[in-house]
Amino acid sequence: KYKKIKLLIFMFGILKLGGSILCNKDIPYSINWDNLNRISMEIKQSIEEYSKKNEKLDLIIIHGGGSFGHPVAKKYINKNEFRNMDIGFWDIQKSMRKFNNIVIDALHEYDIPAVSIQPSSFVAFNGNDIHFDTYVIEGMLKRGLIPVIHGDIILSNGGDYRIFSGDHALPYLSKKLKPDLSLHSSDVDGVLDFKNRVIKHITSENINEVLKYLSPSKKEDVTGGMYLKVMEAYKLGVRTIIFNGNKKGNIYKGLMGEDIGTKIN
Ligand code: IP8
Repeated sequence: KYKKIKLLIFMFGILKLGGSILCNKDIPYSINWDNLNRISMEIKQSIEEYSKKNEKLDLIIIHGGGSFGHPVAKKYINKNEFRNMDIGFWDIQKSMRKFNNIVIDALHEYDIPAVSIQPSSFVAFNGNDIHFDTYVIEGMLKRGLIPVIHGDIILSNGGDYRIFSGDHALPYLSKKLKPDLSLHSSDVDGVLDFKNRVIKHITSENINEVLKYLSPSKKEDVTGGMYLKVMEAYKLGVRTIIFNGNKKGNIYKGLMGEDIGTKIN
């Protein structure tokens, strides 16, 4: 007699929630509560949907600095250099700690087993290399926990400091942990062409043309924009979706691997 073996299929996703969709960017320390609650609900729905299909969603969530990290970091940056960092380091860390707490609390409201990962405590830049031990994060995933990592201030070699962006964390973790799906949600519909139409698919056929439309970020933020995102995602070869997380249903659809925004690879 044969025993029936139930095979559990795993889907491993890394989801970046841009600070812009969790906050009101113009007001320091402001949360967009409607979005935060809706996004938490959609994450929960997708976890349940996978489980109904007898699949398991392994998930890492990354969120950016939003109106917490960015305004505080700017106070300590002068001509691309950090100053007064005896105060600045803990001040920036503190702003992100507050933000991360709020995000995690919202996830807990939906019974999502979110756990906090604070990069300023253990991640560092060594030149352009990132020192980031993922042993515990991988162990958390195996135990069904959902690590929530955020943009932060971190040490850099030579006594220096640097901002560790969600846009550093996502490609780094994607490269190291090889997810099935890497999801970038922000407040734009995807990668846009010169007529502001969403480019549905970026492959080796159109990457060079696409990069021409995008110039490195002009935004006020202390970290990169769409150019960096597309470049990194393309180089990595991991299936990536860049989409608008402000639109109802999109976080759920993204996590389910549906066709939204711009697909890369
Ligand atoms: O918004 C920046 O993270 P990002 C984090 O993902 C800080 O670029 C501290 C400004």
